[in-house]
Amino acid sequence: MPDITAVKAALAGQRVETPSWGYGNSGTRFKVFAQPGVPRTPREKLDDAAKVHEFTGITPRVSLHIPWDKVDDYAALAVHAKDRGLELGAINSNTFQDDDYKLGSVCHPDAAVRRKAVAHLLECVDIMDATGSRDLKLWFADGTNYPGQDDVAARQDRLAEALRAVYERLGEDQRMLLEYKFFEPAFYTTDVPDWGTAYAHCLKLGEKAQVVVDTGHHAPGTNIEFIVAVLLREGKLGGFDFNSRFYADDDLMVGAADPFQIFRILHEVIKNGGLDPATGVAFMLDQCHNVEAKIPAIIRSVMNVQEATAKALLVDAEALAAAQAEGDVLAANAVLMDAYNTDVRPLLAEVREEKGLNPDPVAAYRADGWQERIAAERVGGEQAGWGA
Ligand code: LRH
Ligand code: MN
Ligand code: MN
Repeated sequence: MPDITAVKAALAGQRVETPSWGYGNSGTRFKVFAQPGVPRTPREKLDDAAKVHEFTGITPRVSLHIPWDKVDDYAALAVHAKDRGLELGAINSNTFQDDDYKLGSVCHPDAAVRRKAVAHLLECVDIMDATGSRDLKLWFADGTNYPGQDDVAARQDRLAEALRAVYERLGEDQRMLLEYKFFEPAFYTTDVPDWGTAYAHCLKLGEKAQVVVDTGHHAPGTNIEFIVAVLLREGKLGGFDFNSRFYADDDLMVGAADPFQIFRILHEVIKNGGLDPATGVAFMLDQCHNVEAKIPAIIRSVMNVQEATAKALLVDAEALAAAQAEGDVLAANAVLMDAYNTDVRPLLAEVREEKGLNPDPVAAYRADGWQERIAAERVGGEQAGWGA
């Protein structure tokens, strides 16, 4: 049986990074419903993130998205974070919102557009130098809509050239995380559609390039935990963008659509050593809260990750290995299901209490008064939003 002290220590040591854009307004392409109290500046996003960390105790890092979080002085932003017990996490690049990128960014047929995109990526590394961020997270909207629109292999060459230029610019302790997505906004080809393409580029680039798995970026039915196990085995899993999907890239709260899938993913992470911070696997959220209250939704998401992790830590590894060695299919499956069906909420409440936290972070946040305060104080100016 798993050692409960070790399970609790692993849970207390887990870290989940929250996304700055999750605190801002977001919506579908039909409508953005503004919520009162939403941050107007990157600093206010960090103030909200500090509240999430205050009640969860495991979310000290916040990912930024450039230019959504553009400021004049990134070192000062890092100080603002530090003053609130936070650090700035992954820097997410954005080469998908300018008119110039209609036919792509780093894969665009026009070299001038490619240069502009690479310049943005290099600027993101400059920002990492100022913020102390370790990871540059790259997602490219590049692709084509129609057969024949562009040369698929030539686009891969352009991609490789751009990635190489950015890779060479990385500092000693910096990494490049390449994210894949099977479609959207391109509908025929996407230039980094799957883990195999991302892996092939990262392998050629070198040790500082790793793959990031966004759980919402796969075709229905894809076995994501298998991808996770393979990438960990190859030392190429850089991290996760956690979220839930019912249909495509829905960006709903992680664990909302399919808690069993997150458990299976975390089982592979733990089985293959990925929970150890030394392996560098970054557990990030990439979500948008369109109709639900944002801060409690982020707290809820962190708790969902914790619950899946706790269940995966409770898998009886010895019993599982024995059943597998004996070829006892049902017994092996039962070991996993026993862990999954355990109610881990009392265990997590204990872990929180031992850290001096309220066992119920959502209730604690609701009782805190922060929501009322920001709704009253954050008036005037423009609320930050997905894309603003
Ligand atoms: C693309 C994506 C990527 C972006 C984020 C806002 O769908 O997952 O990680 O940076 O959404
Ligand atoms: Mn993502
Ligand atoms: Mn996405």
